[in-house]
Amino acid sequence: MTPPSERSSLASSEPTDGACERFRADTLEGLALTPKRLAPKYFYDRAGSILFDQICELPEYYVTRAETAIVRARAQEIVASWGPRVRVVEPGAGSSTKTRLLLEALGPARCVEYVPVDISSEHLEHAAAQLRSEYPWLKVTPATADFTVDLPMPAAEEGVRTVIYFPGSTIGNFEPSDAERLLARFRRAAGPGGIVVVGIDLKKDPNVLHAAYNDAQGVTATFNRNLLVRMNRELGADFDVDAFAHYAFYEPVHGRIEMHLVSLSRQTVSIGARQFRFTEGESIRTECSYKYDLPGTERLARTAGLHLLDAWLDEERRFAVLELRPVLWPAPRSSVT
Ligand code: AVJ
Repeated sequence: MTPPSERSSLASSEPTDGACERFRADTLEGLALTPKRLAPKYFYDRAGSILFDQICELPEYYVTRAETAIVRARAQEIVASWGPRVRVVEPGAGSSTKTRLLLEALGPARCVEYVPVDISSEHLEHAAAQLRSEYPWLKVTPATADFTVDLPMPAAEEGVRTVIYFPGSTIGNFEPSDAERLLARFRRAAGPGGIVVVGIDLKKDPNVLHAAYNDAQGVTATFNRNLLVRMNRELGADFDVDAFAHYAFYEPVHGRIEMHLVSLSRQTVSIGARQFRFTEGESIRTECSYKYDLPGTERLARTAGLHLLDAWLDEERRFAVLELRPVLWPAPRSSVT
């Protein structure tokens, strides 16, 4: 069995026509802005997903290892308060190691349904088929949706608790105000008795953060530049990929990693009839990856109508798995069956 992919929750497979048109429209819009920017969800074409899997294996990129270690060590504890009948909903096609660990911890007795949600139905069906074959007891009900816009969730059956699981620090890719809206959407989708479980990367020594996005092998640089390769292939752009430098740094005022592609010369790039001029040194911002401290996660949760019930951290306090519940349902841990 091949190891499960650690692809991002925003991953997409080869685009359908609609997805391609969205990519084109977003790209043309983002490159017309000053400063220029692109959305990080577009990193994850086939090549980008493979590169991201490689990033997860890099010695400098602690994020995935730290989160997986937490879930591996604490899975029983994490699911202990979820009750006797649980529906697990995962925005992003999921099927990661972490998801498997939680589904196994729940087991056939408690896990009544797993609902992966993704914008790409092809990617979803693949993930669903894989899980069904590994866990024949598991009822897998994929749902196609862009969870950044809408997360339609049929009300759970009587006595079944909905747990929205959002691992991978994908939440870090959202501006804090968008992250708040996203968490509020998760709260509504989970319902008043529901639970939201989020994996979030923590603030730490900026040199550690810097290294994680500037690996010695240059895989992150290739991942970043692959966005140019993708625009050339899918949009007919004529980017000279080598004329852009990968540049990533931690910006401590906003508490975020910024990734850029910086033009190494004055140049003009065409996408169809549109032309985009770059001065020497001009950048395209391709990603923000926000880092939080625990009080910050608590504030974020509160503004979304959730409260922090529990947080599991790795030994080095690099990463946190948070259990959030609606504020209108402040059941103390001890009273939960
Ligand atoms: C998938 C958003 C969690 O921000 O660390 C890894 C993506 N970008 N290296 C992150 C990423 C560059 C990753 N997330």
